Order: sequence, then structure tokens, then C-alpha cells
Amino acid sequence: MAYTLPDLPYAYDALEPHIDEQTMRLHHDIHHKGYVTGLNTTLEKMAKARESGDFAGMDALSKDLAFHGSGHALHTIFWENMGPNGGGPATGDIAAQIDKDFGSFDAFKAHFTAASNQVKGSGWGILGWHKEFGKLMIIQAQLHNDMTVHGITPLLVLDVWEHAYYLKYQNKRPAYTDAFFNVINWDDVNARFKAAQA
Ligand code: MN3
Repeated sequence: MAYTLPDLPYAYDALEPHIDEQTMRLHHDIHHKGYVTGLNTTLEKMAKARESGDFAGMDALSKDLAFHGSGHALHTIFWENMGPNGGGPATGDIAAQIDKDFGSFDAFKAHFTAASNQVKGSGWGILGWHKEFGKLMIIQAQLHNDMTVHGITPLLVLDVWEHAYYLKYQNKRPAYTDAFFNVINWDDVNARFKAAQA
């Protein structure tokens, strides 16, 4: 049972002018698909290793699983975190929790964009709920999988790999992370927050 690339929940041009159509096509159809394929290939190779009893490649395969599995998971969240009618300040329960854990929405936004802008090379800015700690946290991911806090559930994720913004924003990552706040679907973030607390 292989994993498949989920369709975008809106048209490729739905996030214009903040995220351009060509970037969305390449990002979803080529890059995300690559992680889905990589995840399936890695799981097949792991199954073959168990069948044959030859576990010599398990270090590399484990790294591949972390990379492609996290790539597939984060991109799936990323598409759903955005929408054509999004943007504006946080709403609902997540807004209250943001105020509690970060002081204000503006302080959260400044913290989240700084963490995202300062990712060295390819990675993500991530707002997550840590159920055991009872707290929202902002973390970075290097690539897709390095530097997590184990136990955290991603609620709002921002891809800052160059493939996510370079066609439109070139080297101006801060302009892209600022534009992201015009397309955030807070209903989706709230649904994820509710599920993560259950
Ligand atoms: Mn990406």
C-alpha cells in the first residue's frame, strides 16, 4: 500500500499574488511527488531487508525514511495550512493559545518569521503543539527532519527551501515569509490544534 500525492485543496493559481502559480505547480507536482516516491521506495527496501535478513543498509534507509517521510508529512500540512481566503490574525482557540504562549499575535508573528528567515539553507519554520508540555512552540527544521522536539505536533508549517519561493522572490526570503501570512488558513490550524489536544 503505497502513499500517493494528495491533490492541492485549491487551484494552482488560488494563492496569487502571494504564492505564484508556476511555483505551486513545480513545488506540488515535482518536489512533493519526489518525497512521496522516496518514502514508498524506502519502505519497499526496508521490507526487502526484513525478508532477506540483510540489514546492512539500514543506517542509510533510516535516514531516507526520516527525510522523505517528513517531507511528505510537512508538505501535506503546508498545502492545507494555506487558502485563497486566508490571512489576517489568528482566530479561535489557537489565537487565545498564541496570546498565552507568545504574549501577542504580533510577537508570535515576529518570532515565527525570524525563525523561518534564519533557517540556514533548506528547511522549515514550524509552529507546533506539545501535548505533554502543554505549550505551543516554534521550532526550525533543517531539511525536513532535523532539529525537532520529539512529541510536538506540527500545526502551521512554512517551507523555506528555495524551491518554495525563488521564482517569485529570488533571494528575498523575508518578503516570502511575510506574504505567507496573507494566505494562512486559520480554520485549518484550529482544526489541527483541536485534534492535537485530543
Ligand atoms: Mn518544499
